[in-house]
Amino acid sequence: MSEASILVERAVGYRVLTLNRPDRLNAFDEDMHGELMRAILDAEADPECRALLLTGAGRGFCAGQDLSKRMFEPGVVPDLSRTLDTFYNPLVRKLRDLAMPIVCAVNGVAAGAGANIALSCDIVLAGRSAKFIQAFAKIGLLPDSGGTWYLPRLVGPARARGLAMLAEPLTAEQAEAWGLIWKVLDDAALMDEARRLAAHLATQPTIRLALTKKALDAAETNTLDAQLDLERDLQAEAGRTPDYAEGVQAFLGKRPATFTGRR
Ligand code: LHQ
Repeated sequence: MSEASILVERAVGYRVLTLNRPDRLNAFDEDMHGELMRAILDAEADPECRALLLTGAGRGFCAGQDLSKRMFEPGVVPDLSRTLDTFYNPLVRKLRDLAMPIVCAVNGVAAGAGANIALSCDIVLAGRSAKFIQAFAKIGLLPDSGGTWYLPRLVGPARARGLAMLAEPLTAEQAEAWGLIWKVLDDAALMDEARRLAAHLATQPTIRLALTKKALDAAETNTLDAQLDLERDLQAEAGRTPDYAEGVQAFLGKRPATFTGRR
């Protein structure tokens, strides 16, 4: 039996999903896409799972599409829209819409769709040796998997154009300085910190975190007026959760809150 392309570890409150094709720098083939989506859906269906941690096995995080599976046959025009529609776009949408926080530990190079899948997560940590490369330009493509949406929003239009058009590697330190990611850490400290963060998030009011994701994404296109209305509606929802009552009672009782993440 061939080895799983996604390793799943069930920790207390969260799951670690590890991209596991290290000899290809964890590049995506169709099997890995299928396994990753199943692992996410499985985590979503588990009420005990309140956060995800995504990382890569070996020296890379993810080198994007597995190009060794992209052989060109004479006379056949490739249809990349099928690949995006079937695999990458559903994955990016799932990561953004998932009703729990996702920490990404970028343990090495993140190239092409691999970089943008990392950026689809909520809190992106990177080891000091990691690099982010919008490698698409080198093979005649434009950034996909949300790259053209994330880049200008995270680093501004000038840097987005440079990254997208030149495909130069961005170091983890530069990525942090530019606001592309949350934090850079020493390689040896990366996974401990990523686990600490995932474990912490798993104890937090999960519904409030999911609503925060929703509000921040909606803010990208909303007017202030529309966003104020949305905040009102989502806050009303958060206010109906037992975690809100618990948070207030814990504050008044000068004790730590115990959140369940339940409705
Ligand atoms: C790989 C790959 C890889 C296969 C390293 N595939 N083997 C969506 C729609 C549809 C189609 C097109 O794609 C997309 C989205 C995309 O993601 S497009 C962008 C695809 N990715 C790339 O263009 C990145 C290609 N890889 C690289 O540029 C380099 O490998 C990077 C800069 C990531 C790392 O460089 P190095 O650290 O020098 O490692 P390496 O190049 O020696 O790679 C190690 C091995 O991994 C090597 O195999 P080998 O058998 O020689 O040891 C590579 O062939 C393999 N590998 N990326 N994407």
